[in-house]
Amino acid sequence: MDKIDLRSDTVSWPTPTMRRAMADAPLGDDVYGEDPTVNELEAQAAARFGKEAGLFVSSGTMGNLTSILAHCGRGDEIIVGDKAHIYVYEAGNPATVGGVHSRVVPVQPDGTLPLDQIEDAIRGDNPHYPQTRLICLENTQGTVGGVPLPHEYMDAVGELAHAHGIALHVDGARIFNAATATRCDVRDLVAAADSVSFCLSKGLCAPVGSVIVGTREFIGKARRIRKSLGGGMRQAGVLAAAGLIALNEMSTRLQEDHDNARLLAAELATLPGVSIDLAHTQTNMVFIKLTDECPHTAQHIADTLAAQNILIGVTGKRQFRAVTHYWITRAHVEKTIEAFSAAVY
Ligand code: TLP
Repeated sequence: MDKIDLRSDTVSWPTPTMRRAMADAPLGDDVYGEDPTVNELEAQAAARFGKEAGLFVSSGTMGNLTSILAHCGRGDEIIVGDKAHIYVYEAGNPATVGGVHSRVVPVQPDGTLPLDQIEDAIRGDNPHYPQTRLICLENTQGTVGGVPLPHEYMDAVGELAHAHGIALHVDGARIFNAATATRCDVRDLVAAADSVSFCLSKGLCAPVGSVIVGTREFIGKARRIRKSLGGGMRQAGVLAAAGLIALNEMSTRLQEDHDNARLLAAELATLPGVSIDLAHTQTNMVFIKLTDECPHTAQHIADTLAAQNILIGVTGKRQFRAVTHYWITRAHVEKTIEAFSAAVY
């Protein structure tokens, strides 16, 4: 990559190995179920997550929406975090596309939704109410710093959901970051989930795509919904070929990104005028706040860095998000620390 781009891990490019695999991928028409590379990706993803079947979709947003529509009908309700990507950043699609209502529970600084508040949010049998069908968790939880949720918590939410006859969906856009940070096999981490959507094109570097996994019956429904949303792709094996490398190779190297994020956070936290919650810097995201001591706005500092080919996400007047990924090396982090230190004064 030609810039030090810390705005997101979505900006990561495919690796040279991916580009070669994409060029050589065996192909077919995936709407006919005939693309061997897509079929391979879906089968390997299902096996890796300990679920019966998988479905390749175009994005994390489509993975979540397809899953929600497969679990819920019009007038049903999901329970979702007030800072969840599904609730904040997916254009209100459960409501606009599916007629599905969202009931929000506040996301805590550790990324969890309190169990008692989830339970209180589950509707009773009363014709005034929509019917609760699904609980959605996000792991890692992006908006509070990319915090990983441990499997004990995921299990507890799964148990609660199932005791009430409702399902658990996990927006696992960065589930491999969570698995790496909690030192838990991804299969165990999502054992309680009825469906998981995970992204191939964030820290795992594939250019496009996510996979949803669940039971064979759920994926059968999801396949029809994906088609209705216009997400049936044809020779999608060119993308799935990169996805297989993402799943098998890139998912095992994320500690390096976490170490780089940690270094960035620890060094920037020592600067006067900067405040970082190091306890919640556990994966590949660093949330940086400017205190009153800093005379500049976040935008001013971001512009100063951009002039040096360093891009960082401005998330408020006095705050930033920096995200590490495969294309951010330790030397890039050191250069960023140096440039940021000079820019805050
Ligand atoms: N997140 C993007 C932005 O949309 C905010 C980012 O830069 O972090 N779930 C989670 C937890 C996500 O963070 C994202 C993307 C998605 C779903 C959606 O994935 P895409 O962009 O593939 O639709």
